[in-house]
Amino acid sequence: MTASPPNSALDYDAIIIGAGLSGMYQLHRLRELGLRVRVFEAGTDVGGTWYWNRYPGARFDSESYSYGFSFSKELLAEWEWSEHFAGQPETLRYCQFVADKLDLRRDIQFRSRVAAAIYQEDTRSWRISLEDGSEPTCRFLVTAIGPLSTPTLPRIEGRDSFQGQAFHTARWPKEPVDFAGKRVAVIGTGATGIQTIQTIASEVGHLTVFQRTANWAAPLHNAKIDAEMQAKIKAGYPEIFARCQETFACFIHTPDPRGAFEVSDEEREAHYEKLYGERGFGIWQGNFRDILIDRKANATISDFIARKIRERVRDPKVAEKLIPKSHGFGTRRLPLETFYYEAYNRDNVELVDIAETPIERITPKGIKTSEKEYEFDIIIYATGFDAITGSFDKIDFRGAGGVKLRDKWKSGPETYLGLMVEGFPNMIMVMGPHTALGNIPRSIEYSVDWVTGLIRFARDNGLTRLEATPEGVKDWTEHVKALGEGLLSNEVDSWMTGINRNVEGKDTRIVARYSGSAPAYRARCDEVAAKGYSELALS
Ligand code: NA7
Repeated sequence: MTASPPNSALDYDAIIIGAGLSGMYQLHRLRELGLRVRVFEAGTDVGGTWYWNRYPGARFDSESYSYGFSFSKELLAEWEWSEHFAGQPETLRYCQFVADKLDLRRDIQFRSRVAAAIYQEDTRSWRISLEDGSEPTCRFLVTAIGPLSTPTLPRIEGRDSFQGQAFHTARWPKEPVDFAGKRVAVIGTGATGIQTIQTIASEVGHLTVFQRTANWAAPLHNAKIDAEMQAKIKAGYPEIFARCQETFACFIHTPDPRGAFEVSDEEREAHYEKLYGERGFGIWQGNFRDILIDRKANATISDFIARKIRERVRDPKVAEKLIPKSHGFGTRRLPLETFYYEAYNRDNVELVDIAETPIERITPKGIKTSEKEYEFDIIIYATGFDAITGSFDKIDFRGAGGVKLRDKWKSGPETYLGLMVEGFPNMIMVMGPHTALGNIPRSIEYSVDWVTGLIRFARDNGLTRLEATPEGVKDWTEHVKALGEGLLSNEVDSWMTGINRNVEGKDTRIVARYSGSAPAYRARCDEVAAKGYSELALS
């Protein structure tokens, strides 16, 4: 057996990378075990996604009360969400509230970006390299770096030559941006672009939207939460969270057990109309069971939404451009909107279809398409993220024998339960590839508790080396791939299938996302824990 030092010879028992919701909760749980824990965070405060994404209109698509942490009765009792779908400033305040209540900041080092993490076999430990040159060590390394946290800019010639202001939505400045009277461009019409466009349309002088692929979107139906509703929510938390535990992706919406063709045409239409009028993801997560697997069933809801777009957008030519032709409804992550389509009825908003007239270059004054040059004061890049594996690629992770994670995952991630990687002992991922995501705090709570259980087990049994086995990784990776078969979403280019043409080498679809049900995921992980983690190589 390799000699290994007691934990006290290392700087920390555990290091966590990232102080978003995952890192915050993981810190809390590991501290409860009495461990010496340090979190390294690139930003200047907690919040992760909600710290960085300060763009106008950023808000939840999950119901606020289904999103907050559920583990503490005190947090639930003391916090009040003001809207059914809270905006980013409120959610960031919530993260800060949690950090204050749990006194988290004393163990978080901000302004500390991790550049590398190297496994040391002789001491069974990890050495972290921070950008300031320091190199703390630990026994266990928990990555809490988020599935959508590495923003990407388009690879368009001349991008740096633009002389106005330019922002990526996920690197939005803390100071307010003044849009009054400005000529503004938005590139990108995903969930982020849609929230941005509908929010700034009435503030800017003129808005030009550059759309490459139209996306399906459905109404959010946000509203303030009044006192009566607040009381109802607080009294109903046990039921709300119990429901989230039962559903496919931890949202509060339960799928309809019926198939789209098991009802009459009139009933189907009435069902869609009802869902279109309701709050949140119901039309996506609570729709007929076959709309995301059966092309004909999917066509019925796609046709319904297309009709809604035609009704809402005055100019029929613009409406046609806004109706997706390349994929069916819900086969990409569904953006939820608030008068997004009506924004195109405004005189100061113009839609440019760059599939028809591609962007040729960014110029000092604006954007030049194959048709003409547009002049702008501000360009907003709502161009998304190097999703799921992108944040792992950015850190130089090296496991046993100096193997680089980047090389190991060159053809797509290979994991054990989405939590561990063979050859990377004592490294555990929260919300990494191949794990259940969905309504993410629900998944975070489960994974963090699982990780905490594993580390407790190691501590109680004097184990200093925990590693996924090749068989464990092969079985889980094949399982995750098999789960994706037959899903219409896996036949479509999106961040969910690993496509990002702004990043070298990310132009082939991969299976980076677990697409089974959250209850099945938890059952499998529970089973592993109940068997004393015997599927891992432990010593
Ligand atoms: P998305 O959903 O990945 O959307 C990015 C958008 O940017 C999408 O419309 C892209 O068009 C567009 N894009 C990306 N690169 C380019 C270039 N080079 N030229 C033109 N247009 C481009 O990211 P979001 O931030 O909106 O949302 C990510 C997730 O965050 C969301 O799903 C929620 O879970 C929260 P494309 O479709 O690729 O043609």
